[in-house]
Amino acid sequence: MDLLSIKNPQFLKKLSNHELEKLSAEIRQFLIEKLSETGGHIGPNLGVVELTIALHKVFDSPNDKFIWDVGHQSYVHKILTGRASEFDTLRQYKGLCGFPKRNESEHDVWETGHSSTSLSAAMGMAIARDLKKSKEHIIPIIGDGALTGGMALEALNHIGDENKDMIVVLNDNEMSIAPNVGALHNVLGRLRTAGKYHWVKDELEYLLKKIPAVGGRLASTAERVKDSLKYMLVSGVFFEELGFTYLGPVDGHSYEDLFENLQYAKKTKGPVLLHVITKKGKGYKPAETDTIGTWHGTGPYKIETGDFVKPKVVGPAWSKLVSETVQKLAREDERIVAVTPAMPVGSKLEAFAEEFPDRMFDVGIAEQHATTLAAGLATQNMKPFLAIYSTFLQRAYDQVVHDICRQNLNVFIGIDRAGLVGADGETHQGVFDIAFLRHIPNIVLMMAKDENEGQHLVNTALKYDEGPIALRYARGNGIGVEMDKELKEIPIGTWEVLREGTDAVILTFGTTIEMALEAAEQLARNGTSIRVVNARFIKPMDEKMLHAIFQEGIPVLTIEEAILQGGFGSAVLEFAQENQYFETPITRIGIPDRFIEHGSVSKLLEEIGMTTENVIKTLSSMIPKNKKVLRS
Ligand SMILES: Cc1ncc(C[n+]2csc(CCOP(=O)(O)OP(=O)(O)O)c2C)c(N)n1
Repeated sequence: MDLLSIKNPQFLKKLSNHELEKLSAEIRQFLIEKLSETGGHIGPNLGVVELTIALHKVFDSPNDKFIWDVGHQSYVHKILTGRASEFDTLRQYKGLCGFPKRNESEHDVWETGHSSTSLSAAMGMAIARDLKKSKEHIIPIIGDGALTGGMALEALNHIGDENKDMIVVLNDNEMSIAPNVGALHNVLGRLRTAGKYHWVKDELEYLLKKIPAVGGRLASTAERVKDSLKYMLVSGVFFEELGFTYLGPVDGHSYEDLFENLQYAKKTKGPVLLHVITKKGKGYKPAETDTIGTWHGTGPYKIETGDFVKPKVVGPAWSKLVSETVQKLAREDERIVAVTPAMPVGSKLEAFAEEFPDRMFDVGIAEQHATTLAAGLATQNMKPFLAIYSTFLQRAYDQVVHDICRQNLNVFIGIDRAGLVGADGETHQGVFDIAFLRHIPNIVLMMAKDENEGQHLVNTALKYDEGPIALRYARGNGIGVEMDKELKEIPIGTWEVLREGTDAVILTFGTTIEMALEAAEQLARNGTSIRVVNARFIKPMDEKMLHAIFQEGIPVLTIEEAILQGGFGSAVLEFAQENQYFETPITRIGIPDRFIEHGSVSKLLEEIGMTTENVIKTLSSMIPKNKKVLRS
């Protein structure tokens, strides 16, 4: 059928299983083709084609509410709810979002991007439904990876106790981004291999009723026999004990199985956990045979070979550079250990894990636990490297404050994907970390101008033993500079003048240095002399240099690829105020007070006004008029 003609999921109601199978194949083909051009979360979506179709056939969205955990697997849902024609723009500027988006469709009732929120949101919706005395079904769909997140477990605890009607669909493909880990994963493994549960349960209940209820000691023995029988025979006891009716395991690619179980779940009172087994990447060989997570989310690829279309890069990937330098240092210092919350591949820690299997800890999607775990390690004189994406570190703010910084522990936090990340959009931009870390006592916060300085700052961090230290690094690659053979330590709190100048000074760090140098170069052609400073220590700042600049009295422009409120520029303003430097004009360029949607980083920077042209324009307006300045 023509997928572009789909307006809403109503058409599914009339289709036979045979027709649905044909539709599944067409959707898979569509996804494989479209995503080969745009990139996106191909593996997770190919895995949920039948599950999504079955959900839309059995339930009535948007009255019934689907809540997609993480939301990266919502593409099939987007197709069935009338958005197939927008897939050419997927994850591009002003195009279709890669996650559920409430302003895109009434069928997107909850926005996600970060994992493990679906059950809490669903519980809120279920409580509201009951207070309003309405009747809709609430159906969170959560992966086995997302289920390991603390929030999901907190919600399970609440849902089971409140006994609200809700159908939790557990999409178990044995994978998180990388292979899933943890004891819960092992529990699911045992359930996967067990028989269909609700039949077993019916049988068991029948048998248990036959055990005579007699008084005294005999009765308690009978109870114990009942309990142990239950534990032996009932595979879903873990969820049953939490207060859920466990259904499954269900073959998530069989319409017959899915319909039978979804219908059963629909009639069941109280919370249900429907355990659905799916295959990530199903229907596209390279993705289906992927065992490490390469096909979880990708850029464009060649359909026939599965080869990725590699963007042109010059320097090493930042994650790789940082993790490899940590690995090098770990050879000399056996106290160094690495911790990742479910991102061993993204954080490029596979080589570290291979060389030091006993010193690498993938804790699942558990940023809070990972952070306090690192703190615990540090109390025992270990040197933990906590690799965590800027956006996901938001989850662990209290653990950074309360456990790491307050106890002034030697944890090295690698803040990966700092700055704009592009296609993943609003939920993933790494723009808040400066604002939420800078005000915490004891922390040192750094960002390097290039990969060579990056390796030295990693070395600085792992040699530093006076408390927590964090290095921000961007998504993407270095700029291709020569690398020193020997690692150096860079004195804490020292900045570097990259270009001398007398008319104004730009204070900036990391990815925006290039823009500053380019602006200074262009202005120099017109006789304006701009100093550019590499403010590699965001905290503590180089106060000696700052005093010198403010005493000179030349205008100061700060540039940061981070939210302005509470950011680096704010720190410079605070410094000026505290030291009574009221004469110097200070202007800040950075991310404004709004969430930045998806799109290429260059397009987003342009939209925000973080361009060389705007830097030139801003400087022009700051420098006294008698200076000769190029106006763009
Ligand atoms: C809080 C948080 N940490 C990490 C991530 C990165 N991440 C995105 S998807 C994913 C794995 C999800 O696994 P699962 O729920 O099993 O879904 P699947 O992709 O296997 O369908 C991870 C770790 C995230 N989105 N949110």
